Amino acid sequence: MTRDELDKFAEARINGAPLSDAALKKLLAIESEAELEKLYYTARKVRDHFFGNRVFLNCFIYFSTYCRNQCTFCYYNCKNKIKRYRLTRDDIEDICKVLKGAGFHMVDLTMGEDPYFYEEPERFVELVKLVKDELGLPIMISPGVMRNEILLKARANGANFFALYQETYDPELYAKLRVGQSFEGRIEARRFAKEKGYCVEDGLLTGIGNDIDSTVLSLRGMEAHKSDMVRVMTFIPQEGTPFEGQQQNSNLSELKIIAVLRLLFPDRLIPASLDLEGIDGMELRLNAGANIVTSILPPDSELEGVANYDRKLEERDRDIKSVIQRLKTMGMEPASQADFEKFLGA
Ligand code: SAM
Ligand code: MD0
Ligand code: SF4
Repeated sequence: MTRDELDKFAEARINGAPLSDAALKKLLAIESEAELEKLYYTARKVRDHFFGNRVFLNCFIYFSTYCRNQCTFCYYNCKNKIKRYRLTRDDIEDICKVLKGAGFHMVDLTMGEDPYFYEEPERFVELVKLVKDELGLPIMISPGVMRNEILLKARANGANFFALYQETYDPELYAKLRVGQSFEGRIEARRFAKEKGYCVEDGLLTGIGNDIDSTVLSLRGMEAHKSDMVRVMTFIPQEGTPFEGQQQNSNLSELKIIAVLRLLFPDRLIPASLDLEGIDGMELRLNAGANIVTSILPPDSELEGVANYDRKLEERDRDIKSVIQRLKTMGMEPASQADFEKFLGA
């Protein structure tokens, strides 16, 4: 395609023209550098139409790494014999002090399905309220599948966004990834949250049992549920887990899926996660059409990420200052808080 044709393609996406399964498969099958560049160019064009050069910044707080589940891809599954932590109220208050005025648009409170909070979910609601009172910022919660009543209480106490990733919309693959967890129950939790006024985030894993056909199935699954934020993450093999020995995948499939997500969800949030390849990886993901940087840690933090590309590295570069510096070199900048609130309210 010529530049003119690419611009017309972008224009069609901006105007919501449909994309057929055949077209999606063709895009996902692209291999050549030149064709990939065209795909990313089109995705950026669509993103820039809605968001300009402005990027949102999400702070990540993994406040409990205990979990009752056995997801085969996850380091924190209950069968893995690892060191775990659960932050106290005081720890969280201290973190809020360093976050004040740092420039985040939202704070993501994530945990494993920790029995301590699942047995007495009020404890979780209190943490949401604490962070809201301390920072007054929008809050994302990523607590796993919680009872509807608790989702309502968290919402009433300041939670705005509910993140819960399906990983795949292929039920057979799902059963191998989220062992023993309900496929429908996960979809239903997001549906309920959305109905009750949350923004919701859905997500896919790539590089673990998915091919082009199942990726298209998953993209259509995400499309059906009207999520406000849609992500893809490359599976990173984790020590001590059933898929430990799987070969590390390249980022190519993730970057292509990010661009295709942008074409399918022109005005939604699409993350560039620091958890997979740090700040260099952030640049690639933004250039493929992403518009919110996630997994930024509080300054000098020793908290964990989820996939943790940097578990064994000496230096971590997951702080907001380094992110903003890099954005500037790319000709991008943090969006205003007002822009983020506008998105939440839309
Ligand atoms: N426990 C909650 C749950 O599972 O919904 C919250 C944690 S959730 C944010 C963890 C997400 O990180 C998973 O849904 C998965 O998409 C991603 N993830 C976990 N392990 C990963 C790995 N090894 N490589 C890539 N992504 C991973
Ligand atoms: C990330 N580590 O964005 C975070 C995490 C949970 N809501 C998000 C997977 O990469
Ligand atoms: Fe637990 Fe979430 Fe990891 Fe699954 S992905 S084992 S639910 S922390």
